[in-house]
Amino acid sequence: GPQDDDETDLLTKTRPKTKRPPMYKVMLLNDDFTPMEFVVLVLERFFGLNHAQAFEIMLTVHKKGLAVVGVFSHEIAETKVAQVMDFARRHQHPLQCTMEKEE
Ligand code: TYC
Repeated sequence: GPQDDDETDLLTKTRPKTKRPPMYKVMLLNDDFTPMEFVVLVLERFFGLNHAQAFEIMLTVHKKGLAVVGVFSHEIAETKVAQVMDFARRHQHPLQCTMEKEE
């Protein structure tokens, strides 16, 4: 570019652009009804967390209202959200799981 020295331009202009795909934050939302132990189970089962990690994140959601539980490709994030929402629905808990594009 006009501000860069030629050595930098040679390197940058000849490098093929390999844009990384966007990543998505998957979040759990707090509610007043879903049992704490159910949320811990969800975090263990669908996000591969151990019991201590799962309990810690569950408490963060409970206290702060929501927390990011993982960052994934669009397809994996959609699968996680669908798995959690289906599991919660089948157990008749109002737990909500959402995804959001990372900045
Ligand atoms: N607030 C719930 C309770 O007191 C526990 C809870 C935690 C619910 C995290 C949802 O994502 C959640 N039983």
